[in-house]
Amino acid sequence: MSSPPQNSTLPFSAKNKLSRAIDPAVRFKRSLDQVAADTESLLDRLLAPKPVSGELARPVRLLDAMRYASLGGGKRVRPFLVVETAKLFGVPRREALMVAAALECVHCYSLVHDDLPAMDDDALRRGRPTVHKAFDEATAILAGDGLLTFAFDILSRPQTHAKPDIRIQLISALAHAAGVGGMAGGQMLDLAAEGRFTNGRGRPFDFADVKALQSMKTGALLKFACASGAILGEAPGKARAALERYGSAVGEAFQVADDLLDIEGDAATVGKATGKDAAAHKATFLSLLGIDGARKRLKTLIAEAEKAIAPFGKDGAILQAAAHFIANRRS
Ligand code: GRG
Repeated sequence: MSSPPQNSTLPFSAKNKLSRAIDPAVRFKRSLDQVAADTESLLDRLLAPKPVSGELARPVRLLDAMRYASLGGGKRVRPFLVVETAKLFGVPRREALMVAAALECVHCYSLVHDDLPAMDDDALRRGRPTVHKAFDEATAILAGDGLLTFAFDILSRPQTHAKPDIRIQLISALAHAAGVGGMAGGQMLDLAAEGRFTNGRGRPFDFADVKALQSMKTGALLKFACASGAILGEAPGKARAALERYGSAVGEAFQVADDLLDIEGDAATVGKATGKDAAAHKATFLSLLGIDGARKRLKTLIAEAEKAIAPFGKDGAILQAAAHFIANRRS
């Protein structure tokens, strides 16, 4: 287990001065690639055909669909945030990667279910056919269910953290981020704003409505990613609050960038259909702020993220670079 430094308001990790001298943007890219590779191989191992103790069997078609949904694609931004925030407190990488894998399972489940005909009805995800196209709808629903529950299996394992109370904190925080008061709730508000349940008449929405909806739908998982590093590292409340402020700013920036990609990106680069938000009369930042307003908002959010991470000094530089990447991403 990590041993956070004593007598400091915001703990820091002891880092190699040489590695810190490298441009944070370069370090960010290297770390993102390494975390992506590590998350991939961990998920590959966790989703092996052999059942674990307590399971009766792992049906091949379901496991194949869960693997298709979670392996071989994705930027792995959320795992990166888990690993890099955990690093601030000297958390062993193998523990952070368990949380990263669990979070990625929840994220991948949400994409599978979001793509279903009853939701966004998409045929393309990560540049490949969506799960219900590659398999079938029933299998896609079950693959989502399997991934969501698997996330909590992973968090409950002693390899995630030796202390049961830390594991419970992680389970509770992820459940809150993913459930009725988080991502699933945000998705429901999104569908309602489209007018799905009111004969196509969407309720007028303002900036506060969109901010609340998006902070649940997209922001909650990204905020959890940042908070989880502090939970694993048993960080002081002030440090966790700073990371949550960073996570909220980055979460909103992620969504504003997504809105911009939906109108400015092309499907081949983004890896999914674009131009869908306006067609579905979605409650987006872009529909309220316009393109220039959205770009201005991104600058404000990057500044908020940088301010939140500033107390971590040079140790936080890679997370500052991540905020820029997330705001300016092209896929
Ligand atoms: C179905 C409960 C339920 C929730 C769905 C995630 C979500 C909620 C909807 C997806 C719609 C969407 C495109 C939201 C924008 C933010 C987002 C989650 C984008 C995809 O995340 P990336 O870019 O994807 O991190 P990769 O493929 O890189 O992992």
